[in-house]
Amino acid sequence: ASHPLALPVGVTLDRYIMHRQTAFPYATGELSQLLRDIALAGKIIHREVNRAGLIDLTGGMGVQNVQGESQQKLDMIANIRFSRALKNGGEACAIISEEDEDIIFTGNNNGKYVVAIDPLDGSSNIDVNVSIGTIFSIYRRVTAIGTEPSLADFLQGGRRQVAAGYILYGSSTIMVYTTGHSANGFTYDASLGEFILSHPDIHSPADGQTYSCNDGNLDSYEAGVREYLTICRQKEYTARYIGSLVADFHRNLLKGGIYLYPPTKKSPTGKLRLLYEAFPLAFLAEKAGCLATSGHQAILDIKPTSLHQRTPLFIGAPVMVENLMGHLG
Ligand code: AHM
Ligand code: MG
Repeated sequence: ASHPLALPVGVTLDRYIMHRQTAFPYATGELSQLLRDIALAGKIIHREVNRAGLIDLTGGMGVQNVQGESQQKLDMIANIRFSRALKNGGEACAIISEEDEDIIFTGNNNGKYVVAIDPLDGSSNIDVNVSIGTIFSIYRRVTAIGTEPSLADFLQGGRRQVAAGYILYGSSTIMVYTTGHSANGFTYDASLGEFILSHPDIHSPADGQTYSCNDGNLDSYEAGVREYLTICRQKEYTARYIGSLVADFHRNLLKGGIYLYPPTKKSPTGKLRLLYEAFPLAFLAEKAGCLATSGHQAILDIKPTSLHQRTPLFIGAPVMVENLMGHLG
């Protein structure tokens, strides 16, 4: 059924956010502003990503940007840009990032939200012109407004997220996010400088024929995972693995598929990070009709204990995830 709040494809993200804000009586202007700040950071990172190959060149030519960033790796640049956009925006009181060991205090103790980010995920793809992404997760703080935020604000659990999403820098740049109702995608039109609603109310296929994992790790996967992958081959499913979680997730979300990062010898508790990789994608996945599990429990039910904790991740079409789980001990 078409949603009473539905807006036609082609509206801008700003317009969409404004519309949602008036449609939901409890939606706060602050969250809207925070989402706009994230979209702005996404535009800035889009720009950096698209001139990535020139960064060393401009450095070599002695062209220094004001922040002296020309010698820095793109993921560090993205981290700086993102943190700065959130600090300047004023709605986030604290940030955690894959690139920083500890909580980053923005200085805005009156901000109502905290944000967990992976500013540029897919590190092995950054220097080689392959799709990469930004992942974000937003909580309303539990500490009192006006005080210093703390670890507790970030360890509330995945079901307490108020918004989550990603920005994929691929053949085009797209931002997909949810505020807990529907999942929507906005493709970036660089000539306008606007994200445009292109994928309204995403419903992922219940089943799929694509599986995504690092086949080189196969020998160290547990028996149940190997069994499931054998079945995928017997059924002549398609193997697709970019090695950028956002890109693999996005493809599977639209086309139907499963992404697997099981525990391995090298990463016995899984490789991916709970707070800024698994939680936000799991939150989005559930809104789009997908499932996300660690193999033992729903990702969103995992109790977080530390900022950079890792988890195994199996995420995608519900029929595929359930079939896989039938093989896990
Ligand atoms: P990163 O945070 O260092 O970029 O690692 C996360 C990435 C994911 O984007 C991707 O799905 C996975 O690591 C690929 O890992 P591997 O190269 O081990 O297959
Ligand atoms: Mg990462």
